[in-house]
Amino acid sequence: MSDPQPVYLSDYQPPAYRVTHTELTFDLDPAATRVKARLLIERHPEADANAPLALNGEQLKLISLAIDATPLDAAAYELDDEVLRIAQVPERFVLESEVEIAPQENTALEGLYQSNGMYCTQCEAEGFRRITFYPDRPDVMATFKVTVIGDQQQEPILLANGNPIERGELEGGRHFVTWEDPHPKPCYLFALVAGNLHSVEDHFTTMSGRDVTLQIWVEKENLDKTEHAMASLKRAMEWDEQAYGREYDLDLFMIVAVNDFNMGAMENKGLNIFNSAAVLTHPQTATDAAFQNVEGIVAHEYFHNWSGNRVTCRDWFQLSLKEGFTVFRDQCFSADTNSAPVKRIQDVSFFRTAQFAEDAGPTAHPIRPDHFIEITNFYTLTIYEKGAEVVRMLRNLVGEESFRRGSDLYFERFDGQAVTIEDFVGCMAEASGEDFSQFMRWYSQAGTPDIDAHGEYDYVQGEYHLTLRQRTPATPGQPDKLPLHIPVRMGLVGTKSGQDLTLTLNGEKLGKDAVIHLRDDEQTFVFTDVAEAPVPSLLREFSAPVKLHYPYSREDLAFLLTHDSDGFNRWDAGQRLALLALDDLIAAHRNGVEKVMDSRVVDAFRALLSGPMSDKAVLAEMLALPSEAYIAEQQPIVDVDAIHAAREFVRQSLAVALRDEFLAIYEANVTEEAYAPTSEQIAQRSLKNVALSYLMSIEDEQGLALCESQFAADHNMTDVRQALTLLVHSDRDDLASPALKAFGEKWAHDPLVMDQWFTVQVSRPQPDVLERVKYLMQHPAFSLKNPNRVRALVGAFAQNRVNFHRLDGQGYQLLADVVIELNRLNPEIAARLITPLTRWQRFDETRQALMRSELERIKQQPLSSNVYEVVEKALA
Ligand code: 0A1
Ligand code: ZN
Repeated sequence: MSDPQPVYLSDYQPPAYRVTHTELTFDLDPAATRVKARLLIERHPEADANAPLALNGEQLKLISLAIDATPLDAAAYELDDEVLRIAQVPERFVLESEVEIAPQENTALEGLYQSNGMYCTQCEAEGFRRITFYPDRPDVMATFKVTVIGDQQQEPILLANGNPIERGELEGGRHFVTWEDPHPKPCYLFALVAGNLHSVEDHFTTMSGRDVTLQIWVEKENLDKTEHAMASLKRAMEWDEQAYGREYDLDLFMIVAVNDFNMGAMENKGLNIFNSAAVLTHPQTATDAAFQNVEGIVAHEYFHNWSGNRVTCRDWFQLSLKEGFTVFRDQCFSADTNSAPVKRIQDVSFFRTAQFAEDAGPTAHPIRPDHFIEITNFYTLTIYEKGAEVVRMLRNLVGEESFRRGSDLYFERFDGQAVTIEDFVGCMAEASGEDFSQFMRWYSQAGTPDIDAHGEYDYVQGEYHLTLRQRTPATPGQPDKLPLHIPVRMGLVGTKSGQDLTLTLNGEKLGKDAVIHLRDDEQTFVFTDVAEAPVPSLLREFSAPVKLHYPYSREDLAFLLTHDSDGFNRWDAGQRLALLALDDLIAAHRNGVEKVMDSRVVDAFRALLSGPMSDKAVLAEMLALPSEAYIAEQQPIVDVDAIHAAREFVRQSLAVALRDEFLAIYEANVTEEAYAPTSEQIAQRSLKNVALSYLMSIEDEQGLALCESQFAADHNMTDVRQALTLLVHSDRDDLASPALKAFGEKWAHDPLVMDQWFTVQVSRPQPDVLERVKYLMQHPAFSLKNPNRVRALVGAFAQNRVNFHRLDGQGYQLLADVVIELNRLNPEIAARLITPLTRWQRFDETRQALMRSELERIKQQPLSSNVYEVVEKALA
């Protein structure tokens, strides 16, 4: 077998043939589903009359093929593992085909598969070719009419995209439903679901007064877990009307929850399919974080109806066109619905940990890659989250109003079309009159720019000179980078007044908070009329996805922590201050020197705890220390043990020094109110639980008692899970074991809660974790075939820094064993699971060698193209 080959953006050719209308009939059977397709096909007016018709098809058993009702004999076409090629076809014709597929054997969860006995599909990106022969590319858009035939008992519910137009009974206990979707769509948005499902129904009246029926389809036992998703959906529909003027365009909108799903959810037209973890919630089973995640994902998929479905991508290189924009939209929705500053803090904190790591590793790629082997490997933080940051910069550059004009123009001009990132940015340029030619480099250059900032105050002149230098490091295939257009939002905070000073640049008064534009490698900005020495507050609200380096002293940071008018930068100042202290402690740990806590950090925390408590949600974020993963990001060589020890030392020192304050915070935020996922309650719980985690870090008697009673009270999953985590992560196995046992028995029937039970155990710092992972992989609730289980157990273990990176290499070995097995079952999940091993360059030589040898071992296997691509890059 030859190595899988990449496809290149530069090779893009418009399709020679387009499908204008697609009719499908599915006769469902677990082992032998028959799929009949009737496609209306036309040659593109500019295409060569002799162009062959090439259809994608994989793992299909061809039963019959006909053009304009005339069967094709074997000489008329060529068929290999991937393509069906017909040499001669008319200008306009009807292609009929019948194939057989085996949903029950489909463990890759792409195409048509079975999950808990129910049939469902996943076609993005290239799964439709496992259903029927078709030009499986997003720039072929057709209207669809789909008939689903199933067993009346096994599959009483038969769903597909659009509106149901006909249903009836058939012989042998079978029945059918026919669905019609009038909106032309690419085949990756096709969906079918069949099974024994139950629905919760609601309605939404659109801005033009149309009634839309909303349905959430679940297994019977989950009917009580749909309320939050439904409420989120209605809020999202209303928000999209107000914020973007976008109205829903069918009479029916359906969401289906399935247990086996590779990703979070999928925006199929009118029939969104969700990973059950991304839609089901109940106060007793889901945490606040899960509630918020569900709200965000429901909104994200709904927003795709316009940013993705009505206007779609020309080719998969443009993936960020729909994903970056839609993530930006869902971020804004969540910010409007909940605490906006906390949303930004959480998004950025995740981004700087995980996307920065991706951008600095061997799989780094631009937001618009120029080649790939396997597109499913490109559903990444770069495409999604960095893509969203770039859209956010665009919005900030053109301003709210022009952005709305630009998006209106985009949706109007390209409705029903498959377009490119240039088309999107072009609309923004047209609506604002701005020139984005340099800005476009954000889409083609990988890697995170480093910005070195340096400031000097000239007392005599009353001037502040700010020098910014940018440099984007080399990434695979991109040794040299050009300077980017980087908007830096900033203020100068007067050290005497504690206030933002007016910014005057080149004689122009910019106000107290302004954006300066870094476009060259290096630029100096001279601010005049600066009456007092300032501390610069740079990159407010994380105005660009860059690493900003400024030589802040700890005094500067403590000052910004209390005085910065930008809430985000106040939080960031606290993080930077903690990082400086952590640096010293990491060094002390490595050198075997006694660790001493920086009193300035303690003072800063004390000030936070005793200050006016206006925003509890933000305070909870400010009290949380940077994660081990984020600390690791800042280190030249990651020393997992030193990082863990240093962070624990800070936690414990703060807990000892501020015990009474934490206790008071805990007590002030206990509530007996019935659970609701409101901002107020979530803020209270976060604050209470962060305080509890400090108390538990020193195994404080009172803290332990509170933790035990919080667990026993069983008030809601947020509190229960936090208490369980703190017990299990403490050294008090005498308390942890009974709690784990009780929890495991109580929830044995609920897979999504058992996932949490797995994760809590395998993320503890104690050294018995590897054994536990092996033991839990044999647990009846675990299955390698279910992506959620794999993520909850094996994926979570690989995030356990001290245990995954054990010096004997057994953590790496375990992960590689799982990857090798999953490579056969589910290549997409296998490829994602390798990620932690691809970061080997960041560790010491011993670990590097161990990690590389596991990558080599994987490489020796017969590999799917998914795993091959990742391993190849990781070892290059
Ligand atoms: N478009 C979906 C994500 C998604 C991508 C691929 C999938 O299967 C391979 C499934 C879902 C979204 O952005 O939500
Ligand atoms: Zn998406």
